[in-house]
Parts: sequence; structure tokens; C-alpha cells
Amino acid sequence: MNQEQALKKVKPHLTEHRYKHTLGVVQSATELAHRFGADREKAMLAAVFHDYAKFRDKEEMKRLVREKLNDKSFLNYGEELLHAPCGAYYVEHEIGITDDDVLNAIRYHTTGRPDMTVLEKVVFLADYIEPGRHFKGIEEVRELAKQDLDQAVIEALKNTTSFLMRRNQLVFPDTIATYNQLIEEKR
Ligand code: DGI
Ligand code: FE
Ligand code: FE
Ligand code: FE
Repeated sequence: MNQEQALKKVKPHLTEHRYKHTLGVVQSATELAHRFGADREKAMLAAVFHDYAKFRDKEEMKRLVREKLNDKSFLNYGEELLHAPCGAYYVEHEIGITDDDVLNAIRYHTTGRPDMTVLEKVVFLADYIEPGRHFKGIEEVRELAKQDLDQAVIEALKNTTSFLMRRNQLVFPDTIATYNQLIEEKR
């Protein structure tokens, strides 16, 4: 599936704003893949479909996690997390993408996970720094992303978790575990 075909398939599932975000993630992900040596084709596909389930019915997604997915922990930490693992499932079963590297990059694009692959880091980071995103601290992450993939991921994780904590929201345990592991590796 080329980029044009993939975009055509995802478009009906997204709002105009979310579609523009997706185009930005594709651009950032292919750049980062080139810079850090991930497969550009896989990065493109994962980026196109990363928010495929963003507007799915939350109850439908909870049912899917309960009935079909191995990792039930996604049920217990904020409904915003559901679109990542459920998106991977729908992209496999509705779009027909079977590549586990691509599916895992979609599955973990919101929370991260310990032992992320370079491709997973690329998509996680692209989602955060794509040109359409504007928020505090993003320029620092964009600068880091020119040199050091892990340090940029650490910075993005830090920003996201502190954002959640300031709002008294739950933080997904694997997000903290991802942070801890990357810090450990830097020492
Ligand atoms: O789908 P996007 O908006 O492009 O970005 P995303 O997939 O990174 O989702 C961001 C949302 O997910 C945002 O509302 C914060 C939330 N989120 C990210 N990490 C965690 C989280 N929510 C909880 N409860 N715990 C997390 O660890
Ligand atoms: Fe997302
Ligand atoms: Fe994200
Ligand atoms: Fe996104």
C-alpha cells in the first residue's frame, strides 16, 4: 500500500483537523526514520494509521479490549489511551495490515513501552513533534530530535506525565517504566 492509498483509507475515519495532524506525523515520522535508521515504509504506514481509532465509540473499544486484546491494563487508565491498542487491532482486521512492527508502533504510540524499537520511538516522537503541534516545551523536544532519539523521547515522556500529574490524572504504568528504562540506559 503506497502513501496515497493509505491516506485515502484513513481519511473517512478522521476529522479535517485530525487528518492534517496525521499528514504532519507522516512527514515527521519519515524524516525521523531516515535520521535514526528505521524502515521508512513502515514508519509511513504506522504514521498514517496511528490515530485510526481516535473517534471510535469508547464503549465499543472497551468491549474490544475486554474480549479480544491480551493487555487489559489499557482499561484502567483514561479512555484516551484506548485508541492506540484498539487502533492496532482495527488496522489489522479492517485494513489488513499484518506487519507486527507497524502494528506495535500504532499500539504503543500513546503510552510508549519498555524496550521500544527504533520504529516505535520514531512514531511516538513524530506524534509529539509534528509541525502542527504547538505547546510549551515542544521546541526543546524538536531540537533534541535532531540529534538524540532517546533523549527526545525522554523529554516528551516527562512533559506528558507532568501534564497528566498537574491535572490529577492517572499515569499509565508502562509510560513510567519507559521513562525509567531510558534514564537507566543513559547512566
Ligand atoms: O492521539 P493524539 O492526540 O495525537 O496523541 P496521543 O495518542 O499521544 O494521545 C494523547 C492523549 O493521551 C492525551 O489526552 C494524554 C493521554 N495520555 C498520554 N499518556 C497517558 C495518557 N493518559 C493517561 N491517562 N495516562 C498516560 O500515561
Ligand atoms: Fe493518538
Ligand atoms: Fe503521543
Ligand atoms: Fe496522533
